[in-house]
Amino acid sequence: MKDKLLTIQNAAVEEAKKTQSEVELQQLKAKYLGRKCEVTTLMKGMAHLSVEERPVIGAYANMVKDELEMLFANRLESIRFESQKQRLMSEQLDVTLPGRRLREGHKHPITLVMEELVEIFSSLGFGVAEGPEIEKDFYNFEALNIPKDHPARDMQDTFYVSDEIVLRTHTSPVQIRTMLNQSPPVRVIAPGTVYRRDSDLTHSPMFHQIEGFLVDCRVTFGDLKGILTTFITEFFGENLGVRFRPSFFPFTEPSAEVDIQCVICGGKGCRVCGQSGWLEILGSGMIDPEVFRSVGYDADRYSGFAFGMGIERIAMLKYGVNDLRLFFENDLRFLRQF
Ligand code: 2U9
Repeated sequence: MKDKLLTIQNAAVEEAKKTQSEVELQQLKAKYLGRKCEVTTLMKGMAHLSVEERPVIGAYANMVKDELEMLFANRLESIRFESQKQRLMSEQLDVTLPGRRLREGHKHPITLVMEELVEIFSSLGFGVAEGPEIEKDFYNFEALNIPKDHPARDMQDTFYVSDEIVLRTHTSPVQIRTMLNQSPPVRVIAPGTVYRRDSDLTHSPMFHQIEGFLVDCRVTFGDLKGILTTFITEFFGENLGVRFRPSFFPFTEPSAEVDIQCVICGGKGCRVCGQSGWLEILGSGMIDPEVFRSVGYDADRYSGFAFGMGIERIAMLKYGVNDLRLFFENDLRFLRQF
């Protein structure tokens, strides 16, 4: 039986040398070491051996099996090595070719406008504050004098995470948090991402705002007009008509919307300004004493103003973009223009 095992082993060695692929080698391995292989078939004949011979032949058969395992493993390695060598030799590698140039990235237009706005307000003495985008109802609505039955709280307008938690609909909660942490005098802007259930040519469910506020003794509507007019001149340029129109917000009283002369037609009237010659760019007002009460500011001692604007709207006007959704489609043909 030993001879037969040796013959099987020699035959396997010879056949293994001839294999050229992993598949061929696998088939050969199954032939010599699989469940119905030659060694196993031979070992079935062990029943006829004497009790003394059986362990000796058994040990010999195991040794042959181990050697065959080793043989196939080595052959597999050589086959792999050979095929890699063939692949590398057949590849035409020109190490002298110049490398492929990586296109340099750049900032998103919304980031560019946001940074420019931050820079202007920083030069006017405003600090920058940030806060969570998932916000408590109290900071987003209650403290801002937006009562429970206000339409802004409707499921149609606000993304609710739970009864008391929302995706912030404006960056005003950042200012409430700032007021709760700092006493006047304080002037801060809050740039950031906000969420509303709105989607069309001029609205996106995710957009960006920059809001700001200033609180001190004897702050007047004149201060509001001065700061916002300076900002407009810095951002849009000199000699641009600016007007303040009465408006309403729950958190400011009195409130005003601010328009600039249309930057597209110069005030003559066009499609962008709806033939009016004016473009609305921000909302503003004197902070309502109710808001002061909810953050613990003394409304008799302090007064202040606040303002807010949508960054996408400002960016659309600055760059002449007519569809807000272009900012978020990530089409490089659009983004590369900034
Ligand atoms: C506090 C008190 C008052 C922030 C303000 C506006 C007016 C406003 C809109 C402009 C376009 C939002 O993006 S938009 O839809 N904002 O009109 N925002 S006053 O007033 C505040 C904020 C915080 C504590």
